[in-house]
Amino acid sequence: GFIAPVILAVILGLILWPDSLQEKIKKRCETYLEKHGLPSQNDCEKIWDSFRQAFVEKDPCEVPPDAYDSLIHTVSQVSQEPTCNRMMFWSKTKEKVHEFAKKCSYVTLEDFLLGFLLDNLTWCGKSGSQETFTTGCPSWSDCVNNPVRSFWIQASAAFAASACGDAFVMLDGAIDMPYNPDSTFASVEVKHFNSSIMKSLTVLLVTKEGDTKTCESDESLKHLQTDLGSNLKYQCKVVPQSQLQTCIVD
Ligand code: C8R
Repeated sequence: GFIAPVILAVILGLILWPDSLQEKIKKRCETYLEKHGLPSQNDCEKIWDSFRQAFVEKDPCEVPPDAYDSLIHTVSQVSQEPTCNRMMFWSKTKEKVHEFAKKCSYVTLEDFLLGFLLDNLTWCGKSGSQETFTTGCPSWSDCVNNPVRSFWIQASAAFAASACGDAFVMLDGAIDMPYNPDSTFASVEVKHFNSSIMKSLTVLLVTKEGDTKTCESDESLKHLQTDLGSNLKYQCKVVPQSQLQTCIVD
């Protein structure tokens, strides 16, 4: 009476088990290339292989950002060029920014193959094993050199380095430090902006209805201006949350 249902549940669980990490990433890769009219052939296989070698057989706390250089190189050979004047960065505004970017034709890292492949995924390996894991992996702050964190650092650095023309960043005006030195935006992306191809950065400071916060009243934004240096023009606009429904911030 007890064993049979348990066995049944286990079998059912195995059947309904979500696709493996490899299947998921290859499916995303093929979907992306198809949607963008890019010829694929073995590209997704190649991409999976260079992704894999970044962390498989390694201790999940010993995967440095540069482990992803080969993946980033492989993806850049397959994928499309940066879109000048429409690139959008963000910090602590993930939900809002993607909706807004889609509606108003801005492009975030997740709109490029590299970010699209790994958005919302967790992965790691284990030393002495060929396996890939999606559970039991170190989280963002468990250790510095974990596979997920190192990936976003290196991908963000490459994305920022490619920013050209007028770029944008959506920051959360409802928190204490919209420009937080610990964020990937501040600690990685701003440092990789290239003033020989990028002209300006415009902050879209998203505020709650009725909030009287201004760009000038925010202390953290002064640090952003300093960090940008004198070769990049800084602009800032307060955008009440309801205004994100329109594209009039242009
Ligand atoms: N960027 C960083 N992290 C990203 C990301 C991305 O594009 N996409 C995802 N899914 N993540 P935050 P931040 C995940 O603290 O640190 C780029 C990572 O797992 O709100 O300033 C992007 O270009 C990570 O844990 O923002 C953007 O401009 C959180 O989301 C900044 O870096 C990071 O969320 C955002 O990084």
